[in-house]
Amino acid sequence: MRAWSSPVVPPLSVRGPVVRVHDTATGQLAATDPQGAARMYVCGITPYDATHMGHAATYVGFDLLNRAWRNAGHEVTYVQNVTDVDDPLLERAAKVHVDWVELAERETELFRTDMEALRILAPDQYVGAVESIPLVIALIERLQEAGVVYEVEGDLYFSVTADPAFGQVSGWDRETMLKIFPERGGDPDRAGKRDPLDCVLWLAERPGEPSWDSPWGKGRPGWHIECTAIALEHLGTSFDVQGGGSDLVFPHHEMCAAEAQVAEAGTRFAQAYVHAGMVAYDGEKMSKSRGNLVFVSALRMSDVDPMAIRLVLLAHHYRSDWEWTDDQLWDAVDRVAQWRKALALGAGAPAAPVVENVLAALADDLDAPRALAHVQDWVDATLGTTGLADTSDDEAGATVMQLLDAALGLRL
Ligand code: 5CA
Ligand code: ZN
Repeated sequence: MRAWSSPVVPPLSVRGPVVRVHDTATGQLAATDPQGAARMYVCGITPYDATHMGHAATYVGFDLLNRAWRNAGHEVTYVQNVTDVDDPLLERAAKVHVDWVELAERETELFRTDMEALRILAPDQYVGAVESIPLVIALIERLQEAGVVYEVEGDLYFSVTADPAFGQVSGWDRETMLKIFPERGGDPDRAGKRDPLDCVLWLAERPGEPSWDSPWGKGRPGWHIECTAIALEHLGTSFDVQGGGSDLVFPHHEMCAAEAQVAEAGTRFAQAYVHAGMVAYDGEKMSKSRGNLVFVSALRMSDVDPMAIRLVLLAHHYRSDWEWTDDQLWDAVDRVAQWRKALALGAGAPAAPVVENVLAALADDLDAPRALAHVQDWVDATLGTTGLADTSDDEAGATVMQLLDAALGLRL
């Protein structure tokens, strides 16, 4: 599938430090140590509605990791999926009487334009679930050879406990897993399952739903196996970071890891599992199913500068849960104007310290709020609101502009 077009990233003359990120599996900050290109998989959208601020915050978060790696001198191989066939998409298409393929294509295209507007680096591989069905089938066959697949009324299930490491991504106990599983697409109570936590690999054809040929008859892939198959195909095992919002910790990333680790004889799926916090609106997690949404595209249509949207997202640490309010957007609009004014002066307070501090903050678990505070100090010093800078730097405006572009994805 076609990705969106990537913004050009200006090269920086200073190299950033080793990048550390929080790994959900260990609960600790871990220094990333890419062997060759840094390899990252981030779970993509289910395209049945427009990109909301929660999605945007998650993808901006991983964009910071992509940029921090590049600024630390690594190449990056970035893979993202599109869940272009799954229950919520088919349900929405049926509800609004739109062809599911058309709905998925339209929303995916809107997502691409939102990502471009927000200056998010495009994945090297942008892969749909539908086009990955042969990969999914081949992976299920490997799991069958490992003896960890069984059938319930024509549907295929994966025995999660076949992976001795099952549970290590989330670190949750069984009770918590059993409580959350049905809230996130799981079916613990289905008769015929060997373990309530087992997850579906292949769904036999349902009336009125799309289906594809397979060795088990017509049907379609389950959700988790889609990301497992795409990640293994394009990144291999033990890739550096598996990412997504914190709503994917369990079951999604737990199941992906278990499936891969059984198929790959115990080799770990990812080195680190990195999760972005949830963005709320009107007191609840922003979600397509609840409908409490602020769309990136709607703001763009009302002439809001996408860089102001990006600045609102950057003002929250990627791991924190927070609530969107319009006031934050209007503050960001003012801030963008103020920063542009400082940058346009050309000369300003010395740029070298802000470059060093911003790169250090971002390498330290993508601490964008701290990075923004350093930029704000430079802007204040340059505009003279906190006393004139003692030494002026003729190139400061250009240097800071490049820094904002390369490290924070803000082109001002
Ligand atoms: N297609 C699957 C992943 S394979 C999916 O979860 N799609 S999604 O459209 O529901 O979400 C896309 C991405 O946005 C996921 O990484 C998800 O964790 C993240 N996300 C969804 N809602 C929010 C929110 N309110 N705040 C932050 N991130 C969110
Ligand atoms: Zn996924």
